[in-house]
Amino acid sequence: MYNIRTLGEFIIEKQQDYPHASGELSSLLSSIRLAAKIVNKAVNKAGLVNIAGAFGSENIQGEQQQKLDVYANEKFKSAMAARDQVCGVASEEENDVVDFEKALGRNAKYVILMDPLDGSSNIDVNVSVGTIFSIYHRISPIGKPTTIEDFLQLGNKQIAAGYIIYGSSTMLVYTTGNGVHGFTYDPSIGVFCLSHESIIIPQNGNIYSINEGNYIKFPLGVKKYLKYCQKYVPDENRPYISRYIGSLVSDFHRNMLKGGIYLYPSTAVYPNGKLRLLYECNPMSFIIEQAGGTASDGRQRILDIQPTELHQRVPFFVGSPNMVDKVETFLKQFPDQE
Ligand code: P6P
Repeated sequence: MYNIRTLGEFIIEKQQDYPHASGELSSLLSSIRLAAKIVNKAVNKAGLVNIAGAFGSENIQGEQQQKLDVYANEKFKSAMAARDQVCGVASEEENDVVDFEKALGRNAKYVILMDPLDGSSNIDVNVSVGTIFSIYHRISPIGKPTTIEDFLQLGNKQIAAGYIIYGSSTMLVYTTGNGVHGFTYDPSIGVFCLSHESIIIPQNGNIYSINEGNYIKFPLGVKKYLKYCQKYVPDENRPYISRYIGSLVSDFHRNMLKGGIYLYPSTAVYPNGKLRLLYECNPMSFIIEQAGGTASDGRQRILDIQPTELHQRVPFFVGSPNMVDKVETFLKQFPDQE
């Protein structure tokens, strides 16, 4: 039997990093672990139980809600509501924040923001999808209903963030500000086992991930960067490799392990970028910085952007620091005409 260090043991072991949390954060991460197992089961057999395919309703993004989107949202919400530490959640699948009545009058001090099933349009074609979560201390008085300010906090105030990738294997990757750690799910024993301790992204890489179908309307600096990636310069390992799965968690995870950059700039359809600041860009930026990478909107650090709306979108450039720096240089050198 290989030397197993389970997620549960690891969380307890690292608890001393958070003496003030007295196990509350651990309990919260355990509820996410539980929901991940439940959703993983459903994702793994989506094709069989007709749980894939559009639910019919639309979320606030105007996107068809896939049945699994709704299922994952409900499972993560109920797993968190079952714990006394969480007073409310914000979700891509919820128009407004959701207060947990049970937590009111309790000592619940955390709020969670999540994309319960990112990349869900890939579900019915059997491509990897993921869950993304972000955890903050509430700033409104404990015991009272949450306020929108609890959720519109700067990304640099996050106390934990992570994702679950439902891929060829299912992994849970998270940070609490002490490095990034990955756990691979072993369904035969029903536990997440430590498989990637202290992940560090290569400073440079040769993989770029972008939907080049939007090329015509990209900012000029992005177009220049893509031509830079594609130029034949063997001594600099160029042309780079283009890899785009259409599922942020999958592209992000591969690039973090191998080195690379994910780009979602402004496009004709999404003039502010497509990805949502609060529950996609902020958690992924916290993770990548903890792994030694960088994340920006092309001009400023994602984690320093003051949120103004729950579902606001930002342009997103994330990955190996040298590559993010390069695209920022091109954006500065070739500014778009206002
Ligand atoms: P496009 C999925 O909807 C998502 O939010 C990310 O997971 C993914 O990287 C991106 O959008 C794909 O968007 O416009 O290229 O299909």
